[in-house]
Amino acid sequence: MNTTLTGTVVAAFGRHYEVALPDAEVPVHCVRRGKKTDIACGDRVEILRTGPGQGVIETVHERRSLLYRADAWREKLLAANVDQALIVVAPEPTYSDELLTRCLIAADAAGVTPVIILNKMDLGEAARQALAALKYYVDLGYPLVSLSALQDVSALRPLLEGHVSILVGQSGMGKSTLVNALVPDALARTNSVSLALDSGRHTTTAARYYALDADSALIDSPGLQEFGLAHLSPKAIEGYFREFSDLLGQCRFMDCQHLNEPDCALKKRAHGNARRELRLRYLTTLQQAKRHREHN
Ligand SMILES: Nc1nc2c(ncn2[C@@H]2O[C@H](COP(=O)(O)OP(=O)(O)OP(=O)(O)O)[C@@H](O)[C@H]2O)c(=O)[nH]1
Ligand SMILES: [Mg+2]
Ligand SMILES: [Zn+2]
Repeated sequence: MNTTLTGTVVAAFGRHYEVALPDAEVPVHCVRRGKKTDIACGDRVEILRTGPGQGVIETVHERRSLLYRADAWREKLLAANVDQALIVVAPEPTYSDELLTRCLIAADAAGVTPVIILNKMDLGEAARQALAALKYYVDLGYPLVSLSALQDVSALRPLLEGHVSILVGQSGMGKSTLVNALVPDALARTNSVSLALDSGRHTTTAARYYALDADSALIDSPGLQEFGLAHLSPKAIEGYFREFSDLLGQCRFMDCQHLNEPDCALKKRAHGNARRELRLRYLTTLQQAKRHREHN
């Protein structure tokens, strides 16, 4: 009689998965039974071994959280069971403030604690300017850690303890460099298991889970252009803009789009404050995109 084994999905490539089992050195290469592609990095699964180093995923455990990534066509699963999102930005290449906003919303909406990481603090004046610009988010209550992955990552270590954290953000911000600094054998682990799947470039192509200790783990993820927010309604989106969230329902019109309507509570609050006006533009852009989708 075959009994299933419980493991953690450490990488997902299409319908192929690597599953780490307790007490096993190397992950097991698995496929999903049937045609489903409903599994994400970080999922807890039951597998049956089918041969040396091989197995089949039979069932997926219930998730504590689920994050999506989006490309031009559709949303895909990014990671499951994380409780902290480390959103990495850097002065060079210039980070997108709008994408940062979307990452913060995606985390808040998924019940995942967002933390902003400003990396590449070794870059002088540009880094100081980025830090000053990010103060807006600190004032909204988002935690911020600034550091240089090339110099000293010790500020991050206490934050990782007891959490499953995921590094997210644009390409080139330094997510993988942070992983390599924080996980001693990360490079070795990545190379040993995904050499055949690696295109040889530096850029990360799939999320990967690194266990740090019994109750902490760190997930590296590919650079994002978009964060999956398709599951949120336009009204729900409003609730995640912390500087406007208390104004829900206070515009003159119930269906106010906060664009040109008279007596718009959000426009009134943003008026004369460049950063708030910018954030309101992100909000209305997101809502318009959602309405457009709902009508098509
Ligand atoms: N100056 C400086 N450069 C850094 C720092 N951290 C990373 N870099 C550089 O930034 C570049 C991109 O780093 P990666 O770690 O590959 O970036 P990533 O976020 O993983 O990118 P993707 O995998 O494409 O999403 C590399 O050339 C790193 O050496 C830092 O703290 N300071
Ligand atoms: Mg990377
Ligand atoms: Zn309004």
